[in-house]
Amino acid sequence: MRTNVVIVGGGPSGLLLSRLLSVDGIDNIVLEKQSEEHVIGRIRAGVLENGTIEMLEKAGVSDRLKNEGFNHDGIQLSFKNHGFRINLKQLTNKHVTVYGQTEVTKDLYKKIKKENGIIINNAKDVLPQAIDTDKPCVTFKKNGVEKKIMCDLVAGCDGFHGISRSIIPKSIIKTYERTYPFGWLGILSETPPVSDELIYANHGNGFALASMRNENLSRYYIQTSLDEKIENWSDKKFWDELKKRLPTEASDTIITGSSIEKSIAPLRSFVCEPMSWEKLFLVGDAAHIVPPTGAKGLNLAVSDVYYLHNALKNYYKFHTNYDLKMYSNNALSRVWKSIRFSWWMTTTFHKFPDQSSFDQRIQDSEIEYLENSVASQRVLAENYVGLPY
Ligand code: RFL
Ligand code: PHB
Repeated sequence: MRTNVVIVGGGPSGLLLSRLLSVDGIDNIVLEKQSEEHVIGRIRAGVLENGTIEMLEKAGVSDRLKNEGFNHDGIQLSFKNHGFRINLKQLTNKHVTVYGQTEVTKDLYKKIKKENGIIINNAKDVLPQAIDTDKPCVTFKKNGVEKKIMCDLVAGCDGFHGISRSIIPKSIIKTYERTYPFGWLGILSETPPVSDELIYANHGNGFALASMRNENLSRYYIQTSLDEKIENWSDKKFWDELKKRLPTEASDTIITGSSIEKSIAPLRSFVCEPMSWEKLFLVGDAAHIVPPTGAKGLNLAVSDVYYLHNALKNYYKFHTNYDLKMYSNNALSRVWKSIRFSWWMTTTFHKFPDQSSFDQRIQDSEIEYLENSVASQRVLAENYVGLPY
């Protein structure tokens, strides 16, 4: 088998890149280790920036999103049970769109299959090889049979735990990491969302977030310690804790019900530099991770796709590899700004186990400043709706 670009990983970044390359007539094959059902079943991101929407439009997968997504002109912040609003629209003239990553992935799968794109699911032991030669290839096993795809270039879109990053020699790679001493316990419940807009709450017991997927599907998160066990969190215990942390108007009106999904995710900031080596280009979570507090992970994966797609287009259409050489620098410049913003949202809204009384006062004054300063609100708003590419 031979193709132009092998894409390792069929999550949102791999699927979107595949679709955009196909639109430009550039051959590609996606190798995904899981089944389609597994990939589509993962509950993850919920907030899309305008830049992400434009990329999905380019890929021809924005019809359902336009009909079923919800435009949000603001977000609610809460501190010590008192809420205030950040008017995204007024501050930036932009909004964000609430539409689940699950739905984005479903739309991409459907479109790629309809247009005869190639996704090989259940591809095991995927291994990019000879990346620093003129004959790179990717080997894998399908139904126990060894396969090999010869290619020009490899896109590593295989997430944080994928294989691609490890192909870059240790002497070249530098990683930057911060782990946070807490996680997020999240539930999905078939209940109407408590508020029309997302609520990010800083509370003495810890952070809470009220989010949603649609009129009858709510997504809620609370900060928990890292050693917390999911079995110890009955639905009742979760709702009781959430109600304590949300602003009073919300807790008084929240409609509770049984959860249809419940999981704990650790929080981490991580960046790998450079994001490319020879014929390999890392994209999305394969190269960087942000804590979910700023809703940036998926959006950042899409901005990497923007830079890589442009570079590949120039390579194949105009035979120039300048943008491929610049890919890592261009992508990283935006990555670090999102890393900074997500770190800031996380440190401002969570309780740290070792938080001193000094740290507490700094956090209090940061949020008070945010409530009362338009300049401070604009900084948050501009980052939340997404910085330009
Ligand atoms: P993914 O989604 O991890 O996809 C990688 C794919 O690669 C496959 N794979 C392999 N395939 C072949 N061979 C191998 N060796 C392989 N190893 C792995 C995997 O099976 C998978 O299908 O990475 P991608 O495409 O870069 O996309 C990144 C996003 O999924 C991620 O950043 C977001 O979900 C993060 N995130 C959020 N992002 C936002 O923009 N807004 C949000 O509101 C938001 N909320 C969240 C989030 C992530 C969360 N969790 C669970 C981590 C909320 C949560 C709770
Ligand atoms: C979500 O709906 O899953 C979500 C929304 C906003 C965030 C993180 C997660 O900041």
